[in-house]
This record gives sequence, C-alpha cells and structure tokens, in this order.
Amino acid sequence: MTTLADTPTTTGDLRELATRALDRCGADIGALTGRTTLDVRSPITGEVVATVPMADTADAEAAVQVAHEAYLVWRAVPAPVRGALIKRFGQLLTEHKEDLADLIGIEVGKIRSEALGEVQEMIDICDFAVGLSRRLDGRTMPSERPGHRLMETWHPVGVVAVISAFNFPAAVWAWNTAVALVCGDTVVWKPSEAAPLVAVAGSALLARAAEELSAPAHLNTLVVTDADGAAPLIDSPLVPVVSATGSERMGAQIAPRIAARFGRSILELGGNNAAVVTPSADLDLAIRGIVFAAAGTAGQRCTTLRRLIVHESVADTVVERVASAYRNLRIGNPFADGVLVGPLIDKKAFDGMGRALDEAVDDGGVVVAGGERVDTGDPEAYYARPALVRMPGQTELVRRETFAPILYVLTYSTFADAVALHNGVPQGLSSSIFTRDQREAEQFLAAEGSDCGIVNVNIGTSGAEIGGAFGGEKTTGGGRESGSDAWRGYMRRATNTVNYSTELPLAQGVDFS
Ligand code: UN1
Repeated sequence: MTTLADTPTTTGDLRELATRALDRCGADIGALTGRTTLDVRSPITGEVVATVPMADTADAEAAVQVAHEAYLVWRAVPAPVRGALIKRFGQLLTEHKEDLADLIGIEVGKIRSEALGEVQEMIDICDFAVGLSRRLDGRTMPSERPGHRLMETWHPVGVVAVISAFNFPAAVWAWNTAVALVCGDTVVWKPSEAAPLVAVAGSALLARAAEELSAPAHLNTLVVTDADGAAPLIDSPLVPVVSATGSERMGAQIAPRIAARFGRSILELGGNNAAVVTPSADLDLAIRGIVFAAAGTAGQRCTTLRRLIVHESVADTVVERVASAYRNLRIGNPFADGVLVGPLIDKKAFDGMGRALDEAVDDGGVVVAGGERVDTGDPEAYYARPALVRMPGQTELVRRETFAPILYVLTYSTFADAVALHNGVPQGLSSSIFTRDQREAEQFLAAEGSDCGIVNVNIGTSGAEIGGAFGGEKTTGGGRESGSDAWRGYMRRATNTVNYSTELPLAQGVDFS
C-alpha cells in the first residue's frame, strides 16, 4: 500500500512496489507463455521495471482454442450463477484496489486518485454485471397468427477478444469481461504492451474467483503479445466478437479483416472531443470541468477534451483562466501528493506533442500556456506541461487526434457556427456544452446538435459512469461497451415463433394448401 511517506521515486522503488502488488494479487509473471520477452517500462522514470514473456501467434491460437472449449461449458451455466462469479471478482477487486492502483500508477503513470478511480470503475462494472445476470431479457411481440407466440431470446456468442489500450489498462478489460462472462461468453485478452503487469494481476484475481467458485478454467485467457502475435484474435472464426480500443489507424487495419469473415467488432477508437462554452456558462464550473477533462490523465484519455469552442464574448476570459490554471498544475511523480499531471506514456507521445505544437504555430496558432517538457531528472521520462493553444480555425491538425495534453481554442459567434465547428471533425466520441440557456442545451442534445456518442451538459467530456453505454460515432468506430444495453453486443439474438394451436396458418396470409 502506498502512502506519501513511501512515494516510489527510483526505478528500484517502482520495481519493488510492482513485485509486492503482483504477489499480493497472486499474480505470477512466470506463468505467462512465450518464447520472447517484453520489457515493461515505467513512464515515471522511463526505465525497465519488469521483463515478461511474450506470446506469439501459435500461443494466441492456442488461447483461442482453450477459450472456445471453456465457452462450450460456460454457456450452459445459468446466467445468475455466472453472475456469482463476477460478484466474487468484484469483491477481490475491492480487496486489492490499492495493489491494482499501484500497478496502474507504475505502468501508465496515472495519479493516485485516477488510478484508484480506474479500479473503482472495474468494481462498478462488476456490480452492474451481477444485476445484469438476472435480466438478460428478451421481448415478446404479438403474433399475427392465432395460437402463436413470438418472442426473442438472447444467447452467448462464444469467444470475445478484448484488445485494450495503455490509457485504461484494466477498466476497459473489466467493462468487456464482466459483461461478456455474465452473457456466457469467454474472453481472450490482449492488453497494451505498455501495461502487461496490471493485466496479469487482474487476470489472477479473476482466476482466483473462478477457482473458489469451481467455475471452468480459461474463462479469461491473457495473451501478452504484439500486433503480429494477436492475429488469431482478429482472424479466427472461433472469435465471433472483437472488442478493440485504440487508434483510428489500428481500427482501420483490423475492422476489414473482422468484417471479411463476418465477425462482429466493437470499436472504441479516436476521440477529438470538444466543449462549447456559451455566453451564459457558469464559468467557475466550466473552468474546473475543462481543466480536468483536458489535463487529467495527462491528456491521454479517449475522452480527453481536445477542442474548446468558446463564444467570442467570453473567449479572452476563458483562455486567461484556463491558462492560469495550467500554469499552476503540479506535474511530476504521479504517486506524490498534490500532483495532478503525471508523465506521458513514452518519448513517442512527447515527440508527437512537440510536432503538433510546431504545426499549430505554422498554422498561425498561438501557444498561450504550457507545451514545455518538465524535467524530473530522469532523462528517459517525458513529462510535459499541458498546452493551451489559440487557433485561427479548425485546421487539419485540429481535426486530428494527437494523444497528448493539447487543448485547441476556437471561437464562434452564432450557436449554429459552434455546432458546425463541433461536428466538423472525423471523430465522434464525447462532447459537452457549458450553458445556462436551456434552449442551447436542448439543441446540443437534439438530433441536429452534437453528433457524438456521449453528449454532456455542464460537465466535461471525460469521466463517464459505467451505467451508460460508452462509445462513439464516425471514425470512433460505432461500438458500445459498459452499461445500458451494451450487453447485446456480446450476445446473439434468436427470434422464436411457437405454434401452440392445432392449425398451421402461414404468415402474411400465404395459402399453400
Ligand atoms: C478511455 O479513455 O478509453 O469516460 C476510456 C472516461 C472513463 C473511460 C475512458 N470512464 O473518461
């Protein structure tokens, strides 16, 4: 358990903390299969904290096979009994909340509160899935024929491949897995190569729950591998559903392969999320919401706020206030008390941020605050002060997702302009409006308003609760995960017509006698 008194600062500290957290979760890195190895670096120091075996295509294929066999058993277990497994898993997550948060902090560099929040999100989805296990309900519809019943039933589909990203290295797996397991599916998980340790720990806790409840083995099979090794997860006919989180580029590569074999994909790709700040906005509230959404998680959430569309009458005030908040953000070791912004995941992310800022300036943009590297004494660690950039318009750069803490500011004069700017990007994940004008709020929520999968009023773009369906439109990929009726994506629907009469009337009045 980490306290301020023992904030890990050296690579040795981080290594020791990781080992302790893994041990407490009963996680054994040595049990992973693979002939090659993968170095795990902590972005906190940029140095290697662990080396894990890395699986290849043959290992991934074998994982799909055992997952398929487990599915054949699991699908016949009553859903509420499947729910009992997730209930126990949720309890274990609660017991090991600090351990998992340690690993998320070490591998991803999340600040303590956000790392704990990610584990809470895992616990929350377990609660949700337990309830769901008693209500995977179908509909009944009136049949047009006498003595007939028309209804829908929902059944498990098989193996669900879960491909998760570094930024939510555990919660996104839990969203998918808690729901998929309750639905009667089994899971093969390819975690981010940046975060295999928390994957080993989370999987160990789920395996422990399964063992305690005498559930079948291999309900969740972890495959630590790279994109090449993961090919069977994308291409195998034994994987009817692939749920993948990552870049639009990754989605464009895998979606056609899944479609070519008529598989189903649940894609959660890029976001280029915006907030509209109107003249009537409560600015105190808006500034707080903006700063968390844009700078939180060092700008590395899919839901991170990347564009601010501000009415010209309040633009200077908003820019000044956000800039001042940015200048005061404490940046550094994410385990340290009071730090709000941890490191970027790696040098590539930092370089990408630098290139985007150069391009912004070339486009006529002005960097109002931030953008510079923050030196913590570790040459391989990349900390950056979140950047606030005023842009002359929605350039090609602004229409792209750069996975770093850059907030572009655009101004508008009419509400219609604001909505047009808002929707004028390829992505469609999350959106928000700060307003006290009910007409504007309703227009933003209406069909002709925001075109995103998540549309918020008077809160930022990030930090969605698990109860709603999570996902977005356009190049975000159209997938939905987590709450509401997202479970339907993990099941197959059967339409059933039952004739309990002594006649055989045909539908549509067809006579075939
Ligand atoms: C992600 O960034 O991939 O809404 C997931 C949020 C979190 C989940 C983000 N609950 O910001």
